[in-house]
Amino acid sequence: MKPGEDIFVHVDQTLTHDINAVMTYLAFEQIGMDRIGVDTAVSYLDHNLLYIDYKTPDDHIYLQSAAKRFGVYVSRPGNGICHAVHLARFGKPGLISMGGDSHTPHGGAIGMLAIGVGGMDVATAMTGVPMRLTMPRVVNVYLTGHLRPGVNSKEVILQMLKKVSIKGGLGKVYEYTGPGAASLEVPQRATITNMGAEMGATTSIFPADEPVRRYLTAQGRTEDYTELLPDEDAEYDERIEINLSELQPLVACHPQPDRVIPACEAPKQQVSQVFNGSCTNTSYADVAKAALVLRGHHVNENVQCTCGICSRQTYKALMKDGYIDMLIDAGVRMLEISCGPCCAIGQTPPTNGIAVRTSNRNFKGRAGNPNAKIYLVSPETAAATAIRGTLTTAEEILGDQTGILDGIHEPEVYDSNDNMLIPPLPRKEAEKVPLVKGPNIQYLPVPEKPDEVLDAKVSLKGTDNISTDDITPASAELSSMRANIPLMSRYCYMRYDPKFAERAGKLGHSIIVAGENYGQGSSREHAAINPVYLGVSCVIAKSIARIHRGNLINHGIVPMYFENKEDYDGIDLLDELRIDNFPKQIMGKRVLVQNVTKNTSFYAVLDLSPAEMEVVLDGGQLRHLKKQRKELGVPTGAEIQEIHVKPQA
Ligand code: MIC
Ligand code: SF4
Repeated sequence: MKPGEDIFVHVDQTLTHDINAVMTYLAFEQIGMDRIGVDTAVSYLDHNLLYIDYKTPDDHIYLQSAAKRFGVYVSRPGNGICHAVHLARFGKPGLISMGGDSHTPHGGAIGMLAIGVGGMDVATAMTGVPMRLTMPRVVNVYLTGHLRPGVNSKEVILQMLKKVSIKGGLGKVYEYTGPGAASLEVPQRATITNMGAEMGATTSIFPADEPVRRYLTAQGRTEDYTELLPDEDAEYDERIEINLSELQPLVACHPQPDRVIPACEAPKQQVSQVFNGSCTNTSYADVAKAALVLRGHHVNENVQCTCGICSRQTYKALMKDGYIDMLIDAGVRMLEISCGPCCAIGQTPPTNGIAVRTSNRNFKGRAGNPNAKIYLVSPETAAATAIRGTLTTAEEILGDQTGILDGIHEPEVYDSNDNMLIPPLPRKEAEKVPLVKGPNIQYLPVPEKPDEVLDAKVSLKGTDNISTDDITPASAELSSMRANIPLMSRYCYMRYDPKFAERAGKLGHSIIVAGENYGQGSSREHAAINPVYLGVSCVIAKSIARIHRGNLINHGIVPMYFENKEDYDGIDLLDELRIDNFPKQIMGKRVLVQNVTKNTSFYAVLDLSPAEMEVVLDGGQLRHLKKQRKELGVPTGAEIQEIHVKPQA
C-alpha cells in the first residue's frame, strides 16, 4: 500500500445524521438495494431538534421509515450526538466505520479506523461494496508526560493544529502512541481524534489498550474489546512529539481553528456567550471539571452560559453525581442533548459578540452570525471565562485548589440502557414498511455527464479557506431545508456572496474559481449539491479539502487545480471560460482553459484516481453505481431525477 494510491476497504459500520441523511437515504433508494450490506448502520437524529416548523419533523419521520425499511438502527432524538453514542454503544477496536459527518474520526479513540465522508459515499458504503480510499501517509504522534490539572486533551489537538495547520493533515492518518497516550482516558482521546478533522486529516487513531478495555467494560461491553497495539517495529512516514506536561491552556482564535495562542495571552475582551457543548468536549470528566470550576461562583452578568451534553448516559451520570446541580446553581442554562448551537441551531451570538466555545469550529458565521467571533477552548477554560466574562483559565479561578480537577475520572459504569435505540426489523417485516415522505422531502438532483464543450462564466471568485459553512450556511431554518434542494439552493453562499444563487441561476452553467483549501470543514454534501443544482459544472481552485473534493466528484462537479497558482489572479468574476473536448481533456488530467473575455489561456490539472475518473465521466456516483449495477444485471432502483440547467429568463 503506497501513499497516494487507491486502496479499497471493507466497511463494517456506517453512521448518518439527520441534517444530512435524507439525501443519503434518497440515494440508497435510487441505487435499488432493498437492505443494507454492512454489519451495522445507524441513523442518528441528533443535530436539529428544534422543529421550528414542519420540515425537520418531516425529515425525522422519513429517516425513521427509511431505517426500518433498509435494516438500519435509529438513535432517537435525545439519545445523544452521533459520535458520542456510536463510540459508546457500537464502536469496536479494529473495525472500519464510515460516517456522513466530518467528525466520525471520534471513533479512533478506541482503535477503530473511523472516516468521515459525504452522504453519497455513505450510501455507497451501505451497499457493502469495498470503498475507495487514497492510501494515506501515517504520522506517529508520540505523547510523553501527563496533562496538568486545568489542562485538557483539547490542548493536545489545539497544539497539533498550531503545528500542522488546517490543511496540513491532508492525505494523512495521525496515530497517537507513547506513555502520554496511555495516560489518557477514552473520551479525552476522542477530543483529539474528533478534532483531527480540523487539520484536514483522513482520520486519527489511538491504540486499543487498557483504557479502551476499561471504557468498554464501563459500557457493559467487555466482550467487544480486542487489544490492538502498534507493532514494536512499526514504521511511520513522519513523527511528531508532544510532551503533555509542557502544555498550557490554549485558545483557537477567530476565524480558524489553527489560530492558536496561549489562553493567558488572549486579549481581555468582554465575552457575551460561553457554550460548553458539542461532541468534541462534553464527556463526563469534561463537564464535571467545568462544574468544579463554577462551584461557588456565578456566571458573569454579561455572559449567557449554556451547556449541551453529548449523550443521555453522560447527562445521567453527571446528574447522579451532583454536577448538573452545580452548573444550575452557578446560572448555567442546560440545553437539550443535541448538536444545536455547535452548528448554529440556536444560541446565536449577538451583533459583534464574542462567543467562547468548547466545540471544534470557529469559522466566520459558524454560530449563525457572521459578525460574531468564536474562540475555541477547553471546558475548564470555558467555565472560568463564564465567571470572569473575559478569557480566563481554570487556574486563575481555582489557584492552589486547581489540583482538585485531577481527581475527576470517567465513571466505572455508565447507564447502558439502549431504549432510545430502535433496532432494525427482520427482513420480511422490513420489506413491508412504507417510506414516508412529507412535503419537505424533495428529490436528489443529479447532473448530466460533462459536456463536450464547456463554455461558461465564472459565477464566483472565492478567496482561500472557503468553508462549507460559507457555501451552505447552517441555522435551525437553513438546516431544515436540507431535504429540499430547490428551496435550499436559493441560500447558497448567502453570507459569503449574497448574489451568488441568483447570479448562478441566471447564468445556467457556470464555473467556481477559488483559492487554497476550498470546501474545508464539514462533510455536508449540500455544499456540492446546491451548486450543482444551480448549474455549476466545475471548480478550479488552488487546492480543495478532502471530503469536499469527494463530494464534488460524487455529485458530478469536476474538481480541477491551477497548474500555476498565479493564473488565479488573471481571472475575474463573470469572465467567460471555454474548454474544448472536455471529457477527453479530463481523461488526460490536464485541461486547457481559454479565458474568452481576457483572450488568455491557462492549464488546469486533475488528480483523479482511475476509479474517480470513471465517476466524473459518468456524471457522478449515482449514475456510475447504477451503470455498474445494470452491467451486473441487479436491480437499479428508480429513475434518476436529472437537472436540466437552463438560464432563467
Ligand atoms: C458540523 O460539525 O459542521 C456538522 C454539522 O456536524 C457537519 C455535518 C453537516 O454539516 O451536515 C460535519 O461536521 O460534517
Ligand atoms: Fe454535532 Fe458539532 Fe459534533 Fe458536528 S461538530 S457532530 S454539529 S456537535
